[in-house]
Amino acid sequence: GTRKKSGYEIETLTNWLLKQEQTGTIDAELTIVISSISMACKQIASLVQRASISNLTGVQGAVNVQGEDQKKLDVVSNEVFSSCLRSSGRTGIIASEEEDVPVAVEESYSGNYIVVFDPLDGSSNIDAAVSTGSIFGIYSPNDECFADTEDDGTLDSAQQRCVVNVCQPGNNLLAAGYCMYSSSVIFVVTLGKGVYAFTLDPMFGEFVLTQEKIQIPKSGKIYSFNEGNYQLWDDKLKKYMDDLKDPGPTGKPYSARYIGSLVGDFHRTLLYGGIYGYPRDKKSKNGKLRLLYECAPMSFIVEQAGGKGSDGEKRVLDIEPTEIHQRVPLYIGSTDEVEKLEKYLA
Ligand code: AHM
Ligand code: MG
Repeated sequence: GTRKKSGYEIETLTNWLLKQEQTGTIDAELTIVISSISMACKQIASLVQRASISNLTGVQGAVNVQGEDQKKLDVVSNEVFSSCLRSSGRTGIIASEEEDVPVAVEESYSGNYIVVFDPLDGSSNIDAAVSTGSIFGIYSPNDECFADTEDDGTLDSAQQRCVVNVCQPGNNLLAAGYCMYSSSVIFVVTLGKGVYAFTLDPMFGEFVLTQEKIQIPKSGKIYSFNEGNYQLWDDKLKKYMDDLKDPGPTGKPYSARYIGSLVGDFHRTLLYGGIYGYPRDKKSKNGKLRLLYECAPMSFIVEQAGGKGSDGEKRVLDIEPTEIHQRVPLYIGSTDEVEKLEKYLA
């Protein structure tokens, strides 16, 4: 629940991370990786806030590997994230929504951890100053696969090694989190022992612990889907949606909330309960969201808060990725709501 603080008693993210290290939840290297991610998020927060003043709105003119127009801020945020991780000296491989392939960090700087991230998710919202966010997940090297991969010194095999190490199921995540750039800047993280939220104190320039051991409500009457795609959906899903709106003479219909920014829509779902969905449809066979750096980290967080993340049939965290930018349908939120949806789709 919410922790009421009084007087001068505050806990910064930095302090909290050091405590996690002292009690053995994470090692010193991982502490540094997460701390450098939080630095990147602070920088991105200030870029997002000043975007229309410093001419950072609009498109860059390039298209990323997934055929999406890159916004100027997508590109800048990716650079900020990558350079924070590189200079931490504790990251071996990074994979980003905005890069075609995962990249190994130059050896002299590199450490072990593998970081997957979407530096600025929901960037279609930027020009209207609506919520966006960054999402990340952290893995250890996949040692078995390392051993299997013959390194003959060519770039291709080095690259192959990166892909093999990045393509791990969400079950292997050591830590995951997101930062939401909204009316406040909120950094949410799990190390596999509950979910913690920190709010950026703009006066102080530090993330301050504001919620600990967050639990998502078991059910909640808010749904968050892009219903513009309704006609493209499967009949079973249409029936589910129709029933949410038509609860019979006694009940109250569900409320709709959709920002079009996964981090914002997810954060609200985490706190208020309900369900967020990005289904497959006739045009997008696997939905829109990416398994590695969107669906898996969010699923780890929601499970740590007592909720569920599903592709409609199975746990997202059990899915073995075969490609970096692989997409999967996502249904995430309160346990009762996700289970109800799975019954309709079965
Ligand atoms: P992006 O990574 O290119 O920003 O796309 C991901 C975003 C999510 O934040 C959001 O949930 C979804 O796309 C919205 O998609 P749509 O506009 O199709 O509803
Ligand atoms: Mg994204």
